[in-house]
Amino acid sequence: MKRALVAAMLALALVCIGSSARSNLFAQEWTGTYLVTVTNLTSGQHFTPILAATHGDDVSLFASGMVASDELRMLAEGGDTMPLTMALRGKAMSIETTEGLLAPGATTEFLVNGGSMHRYLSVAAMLIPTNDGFMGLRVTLSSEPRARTYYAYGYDAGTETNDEKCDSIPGPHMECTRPGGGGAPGMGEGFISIHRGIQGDGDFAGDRDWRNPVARVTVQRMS
Ligand SMILES: [Ca+2]
Ligand SMILES: [Ca+2]
Repeated sequence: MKRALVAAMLALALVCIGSSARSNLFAQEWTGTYLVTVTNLTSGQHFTPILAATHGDDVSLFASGMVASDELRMLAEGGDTMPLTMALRGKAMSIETTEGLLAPGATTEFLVNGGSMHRYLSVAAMLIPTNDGFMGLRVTLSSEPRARTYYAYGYDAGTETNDEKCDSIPGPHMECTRPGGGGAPGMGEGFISIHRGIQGDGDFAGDRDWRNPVARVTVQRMS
């Protein structure tokens, strides 16, 4: 009788432990919809359409000090988000691209979905006019509804030498008497670095220059 009672108590304890482990597992998993607001903080640079993705540990759009991927190079040199979008398909939870250029001082917003398995938000957009400059940021999504504000730096993709010439930078730009071109001078700096800004070496003057940060990014969980 005593042995049966002990066995029953043990069985009950195991059921309780099992149910507790399951509820903890479920408690750790979450998904949510986030409102992302991006403001261009520069006075003389536009952002090309912003690529945003939510993803897990296995994805990195860029890392300072490292060589840029071909997909990032195409975004940084020409504002083309499609190669990175294609590379992210099947890995990212949300992939969003804003429309048009974001002017100095302007703000845009969009929604993404994220969660415990896709807890990073990465954003990137070319800075124009630059040879291969981009705004980039990677943040960790919070499961809480409180809005969080981050600041993004301007990076040099390191894939093109910064000659600051109209022939090398897609436009149009008011400094260029022609549309602006896709030339890729030099071998670049070789790795992703903090951008030095516009030095006035080519067709663009110092009023195109900036200091970091280049963007304010606010992320708020909505549901
Ligand atoms: Ca460069
Ligand atoms: Ca170029």
